[in-house]
Order: sequence, then C-alpha cells, then structure tokens
Amino acid sequence: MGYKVVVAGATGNVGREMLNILAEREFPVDEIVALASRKSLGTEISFGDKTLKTKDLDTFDFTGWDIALFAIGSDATKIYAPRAAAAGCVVIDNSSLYRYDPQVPLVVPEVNAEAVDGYKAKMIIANPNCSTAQMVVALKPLHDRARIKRVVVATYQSVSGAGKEGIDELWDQTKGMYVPGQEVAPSKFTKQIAFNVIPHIDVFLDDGSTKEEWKMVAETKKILDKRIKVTATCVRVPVFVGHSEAINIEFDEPLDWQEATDILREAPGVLVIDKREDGGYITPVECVGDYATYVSRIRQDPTVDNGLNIWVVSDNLRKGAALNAVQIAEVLGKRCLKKG
Ligand code: 11C
Repeated sequence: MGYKVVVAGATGNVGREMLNILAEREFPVDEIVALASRKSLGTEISFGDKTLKTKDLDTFDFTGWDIALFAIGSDATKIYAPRAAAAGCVVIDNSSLYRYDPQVPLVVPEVNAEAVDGYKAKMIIANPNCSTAQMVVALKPLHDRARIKRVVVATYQSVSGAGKEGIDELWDQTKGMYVPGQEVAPSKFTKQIAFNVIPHIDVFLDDGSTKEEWKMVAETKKILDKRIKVTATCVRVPVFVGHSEAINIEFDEPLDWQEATDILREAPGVLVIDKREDGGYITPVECVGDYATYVSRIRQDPTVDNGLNIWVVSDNLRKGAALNAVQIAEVLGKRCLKKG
C-alpha cells in the first residue's frame, strides 16, 4: 500500500531527478503519473525499470491523487498548485512562489521536518532554493550546539541552477571558444560563462543585492532561526552540476574546529571530507548524483570571537531540489497521510 503520486514538470532536469529519486528510495507508490506541458506530451521518461509517457498538466484532474511534486516554475505553479490543492492533493513545490507565505511550510527535513504538519493550511509545502538547502543542513547541527549569530556566505553556483538553457550555454560557449566562427554570445547569462565567473544570479533588488542573495537570507531565517543574520554574495561559475559555498560563521559561544568536525560527522545528511592535505576536500564534480551535503575545510576564523569557516558542496539538482522534495514527501507520508 502506498500513495498516488504526481510529478509535474517531469521532462525538466529537476522533474527527471524527482522520478529517479522516488524510484531509488523506493518511495511507496501505488500509482504514478508524469505531467508536462502540451509541447512535451508523450515524451518517454524513466521511472526505475519502467517507462512513463508524459500526460498533459493542463487537463489533468488531481482528484484522488495524494501528493504532487511540482518542478514547473512560479508562473505555472500559480495556475496548477491551487488546482491540485483544491482537489485534495498535497503539493510539494520547488518554485519560489509560496516559500515566503507564512501559511506555507518551507522545509528541509534534516532541519525542520515537524514544520510539514502545517501543510493543511494551503495543502502546499515549499522546497527551498538550492543554495539555501545545503547551507542550512550544515548550519543546523552547529547552531544547536553554539547558536549562530551571523553568517557570511559566498556561493559558487553551477549552471544547472539556471536549467537546461544554462547547461547548454556553458557547453556550446566552451566548444565555440575553439572553433573560429562558432563563438556563442551570452544569452541565458548576462556575460560569458565559459572560463569566467559572474557575480549575478536572479534579478537585482533596490539595495544592490540580488534576489538569489535575498532568498538565502529570508529562507535561512524561515527554516532555521529568524534571529540569524545572513549576508550572501551569489556567483555563477562554469561548473555543470554542484553548488559550492564558502561560509563564515560567528557563534554566540565558543566552538573549536575539532568539536565542530565531530558534530558535523554525526549530523544527518552531512558527510565530512576534511583531511587538511592536498586533495583532502570535496569539489563539485565529486558530489554529482549523491544525496549528501559535503563539508570540508573546517577551520577557526581567528579574526572574530567564536568564528568558524567551512566549505559546503552538494548536488543542486538533488539535495538542492529533487531529493529534498522527495524527503518532504517521505516525512509527509510518515507524519500526516494515510497510505491508499
Ligand atoms: C540558481 N538557485 O542556481 C538557483 C536556481 O529559487 O528555486 C533555483 C532558483 C529557486 O540559479
């Protein structure tokens, strides 16, 4: 006995990973349907050893379905999430549309699993931004021990965070650098991404920060603790998959790096790789396809009281999106829903 599960946006990078992860983790599925926009109708998608043909999101009747994982962007979510919710199907939404709605839980299961119980208000649970998800997984166990006052983070975000067009632009532009006449001008990104870094993700806000930076601040407060001050600089780098973050943390209480390492080794969802020698740390290409949030380079920051530096890397399509959504579905199933 299991659940009737919908994956909306099944042909995208995150939708495909949602199906892969539901199968890998043997999520109890009685029936599953892959939905897509009309232009991708009938596309064949793998679900474990089965093949699903996508159906039309626009005409789909959510009545009788238990859980819908959405990876369709905010504009489409605005239309289809209320439709699913009204039909009694709980939406786990990967877009930013509902994240800051006080009636919608924003959940990273390793940090605030119990918040899932609030799903009933709107029948919607929000999945955080990828850069926030991996950061709060690493921060939570340290915060429990020594209370975090302030976080300064710089991100190194892969192009897959910008979808298939981001991946294609890095690939084509890199190849084009070597073939005269086949140079590729920036289009998805605002500047050349091949062999470059771009300190700009999402739109600019009035204070000079970007929406991606604002999300890291607002979401960390909502998921972990509203008292934590966060300042972020978000940067796009020429990496296909895997976001990295250099995080500086200031605690209320002293916490030495050895104890921080021991705490992180025991923390759910975290894998510590920190040998303090050549290659004794994780890089994004090594995290692709994994579930873990990796932590390396754990060391004291002697320039402030109770300061620590860490390096955090995770697969942005997995912990940053699809895996976190499936974990929410698992928590929802265990805590709140009856199996079919
Ligand atoms: C990026 N973090 O790397 C973004 C992608 O709010 O869910 C995810 C945007 C979001 O471009």
